[in-house]
Amino acid sequence: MVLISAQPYDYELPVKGLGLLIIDMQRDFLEPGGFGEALGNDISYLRQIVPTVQQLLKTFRRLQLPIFHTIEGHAPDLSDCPNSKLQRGKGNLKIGDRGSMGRILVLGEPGNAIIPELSPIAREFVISKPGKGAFCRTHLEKLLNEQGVSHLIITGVTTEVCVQTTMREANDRGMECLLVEDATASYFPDFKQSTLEMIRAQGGIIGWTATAAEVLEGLASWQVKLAA
Ligand code: C5J
Repeated sequence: MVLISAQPYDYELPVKGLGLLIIDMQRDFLEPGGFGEALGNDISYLRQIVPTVQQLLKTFRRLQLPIFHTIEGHAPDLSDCPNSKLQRGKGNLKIGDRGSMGRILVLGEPGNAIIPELSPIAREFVISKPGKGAFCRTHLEKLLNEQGVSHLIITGVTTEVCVQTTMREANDRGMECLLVEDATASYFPDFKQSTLEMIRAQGGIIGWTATAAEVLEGLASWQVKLAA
């Protein structure tokens, strides 16, 4: 048995069925001129996790494990954007408006892309989603089942919005989820901290949390064990 040292207790790595989920590491949330900044947020908190997510991505690529990237975005005619979402927020730019990186939160626009440091490569899955949760109106569940994924290592932004919503949705679908503490970020550090606590409260009611170093250490032992 290979374990990741985690909270609220160790996370058992499966022999098969492990995948990496990277949520919404998009220019729209991390770069100036995007949706996040238009809402008045300080984007610097989000940039801090980029090297850590890169390290995990590199390791999952080396181990040839399935990798799933999500993108929050809408069709150019905004037909998949509920009016409630369109009207919400009192930012200087709304969804669909033209900003310095193209139209805000619209699929295919430069600002909607995943940041270059984490660009998906061939054989990685990219799921675009109109909502905060990655299971809402997407084929993610089918994809995970087809790939035989039962255990998800989760990273990305923002912790209390798209990350937490997705982790709850995955948990309800029977996935064993671990959120990487230093590979997720919020515009509000207190919200991030509270989310981590909520997830692992009550004996891991939504799942586990661990640092990237703990995850990488677990994966190194896992690789040795599989090779033996
Ligand atoms: C938000 C997200 N915060 N990816 N999206 O609107 O968390």
